[in-house]
Amino acid sequence: MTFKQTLWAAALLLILSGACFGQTLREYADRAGVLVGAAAEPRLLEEPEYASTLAREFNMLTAENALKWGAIRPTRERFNFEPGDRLVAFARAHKMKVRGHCLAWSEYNPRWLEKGSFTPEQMSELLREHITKVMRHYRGKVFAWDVVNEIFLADGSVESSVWYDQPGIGLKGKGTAYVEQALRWARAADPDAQLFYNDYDTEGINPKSDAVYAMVKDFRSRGVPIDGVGIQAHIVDLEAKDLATIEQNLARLAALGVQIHITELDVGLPSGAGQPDAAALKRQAEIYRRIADACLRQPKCTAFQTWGFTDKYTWIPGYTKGAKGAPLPFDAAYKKKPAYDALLEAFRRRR
Ligand code: 9MR
Repeated sequence: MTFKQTLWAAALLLILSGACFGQTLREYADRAGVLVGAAAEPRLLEEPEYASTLAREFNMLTAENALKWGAIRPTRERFNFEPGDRLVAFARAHKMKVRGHCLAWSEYNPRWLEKGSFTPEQMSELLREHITKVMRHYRGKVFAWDVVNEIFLADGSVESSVWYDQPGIGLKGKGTAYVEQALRWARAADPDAQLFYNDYDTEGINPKSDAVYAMVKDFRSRGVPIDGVGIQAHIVDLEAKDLATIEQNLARLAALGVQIHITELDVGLPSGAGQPDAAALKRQAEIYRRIADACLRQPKCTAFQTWGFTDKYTWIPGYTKGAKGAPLPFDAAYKKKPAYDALLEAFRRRR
């Protein structure tokens, strides 16, 4: 090869590497050594554009609903792993990691459990059995679990729930002791899985994130098995004042030695007539960027996930009775929104 040819070859290689790398969130995340994920529904994998976007842009997924009690446990005796297995198979086929969500929550529980008039002893046995069976089924396939989801009220007190005090698992009135118990069962079920506590409205420093922090600090000081904290980041208020202290909050959690995952990010826009306007999309993009930057600059923040990825399928309009919508980085036609560009840029710059 002549010198000129070598120069041409080098130039071509540069152009090609530009074309082959860094075109997607997933490629930038791989390069940065972080996980970028989305919540997904097994039945939607049938839709080619849904499946191809998910596999192209993300190196992690989580089951939006398929692994919850209400989905996985139609009766006391029967476990329905089939939809969850389909998600896991998809993830494997596309070399994606799977986050598990969730093993104990006050919502999405089957009627037979809610209305079963079980004693605390029976509830305790049901939860232990559930955690054990589900985690063993997904052993080696699900690398991290939201073991317990959303126990705190906004003021930092423990919320009433089937697992806490209605009737609870025998630890009623003992604050976070039932979380501790669930974590211990989870560690025993799959010692290799990373165990998380997951909650919303905990981005910045506030009474609720103070309560999460105090719980994790206590658990770490006593050797209770907890590996990470999931910060959901469902943003509905575009002022997003709480984000002013997100760095401090992530830093104080990181100082406890746990990982942080952003687990359920979405930013609901006020639904006027038709499409959201440019200003709203820009503000949404700023919020996405703000949260991605905070995560990517914190070495302990190892995964960043959105709650779905296309506006075609999102829980927000249903939940807000149509008042909010379009919360995700892809629009309903799978077109990239400014929020997507902001994420791509944040991942490109990484930490
Ligand atoms: O997005 C989920 C929606 O489809 C379900 O109907 C709802 C009830 O189970 O749960 C939604 O996901 C929630 C998640 O599991 C926990 N954090 C809040 C999420 C939004 O409500």
